[in-house]
Amino acid sequence: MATNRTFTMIKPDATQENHIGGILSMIEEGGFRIVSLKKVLLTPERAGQFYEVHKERPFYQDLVKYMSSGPIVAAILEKDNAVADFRTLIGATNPAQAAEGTIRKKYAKSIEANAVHGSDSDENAQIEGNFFFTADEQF
Ligand code: DGI
Repeated sequence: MATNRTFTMIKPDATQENHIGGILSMIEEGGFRIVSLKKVLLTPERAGQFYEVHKERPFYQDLVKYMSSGPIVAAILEKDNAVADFRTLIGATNPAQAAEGTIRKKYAKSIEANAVHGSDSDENAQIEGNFFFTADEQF
């Protein structure tokens, strides 16, 4: 049985353009309950730690710079089949390929400034949620 939680971030492009409310509305309308929520300015070091799994990829330095360029909103979300259903709701990494009705179709500007993050597995959802929230903030 899959865990019923996932982790998301609203990325700097979307927070700077005042899309926090719009994106949270799409998330709630998509059937997700917001378990944990905070707005944070990541240092490059913290952003680098978060994306450590991508450190061999050519876009890693740009990604770290971008993710620390402005505040993000971190959240833990709950729903049956949360990880897979949330990835469906956000759409493809590249907004040019994102389906109609997805968050990235509506709000993403580019493959990098793509509005939202969504965990890709139950295990990563737990690691990523714990990166931002203590146990007493997850309820
Ligand atoms: O899980 P996703 O966010 O959909 O995608 P991912 O885990 O493959 O990549 C993580 C993030 O890294 C993605 O949201 C944006 C960035 N990224 C991925 N592929 C590229 C990229 N950034 C650049 N500049 N170029 C890429 O090809």
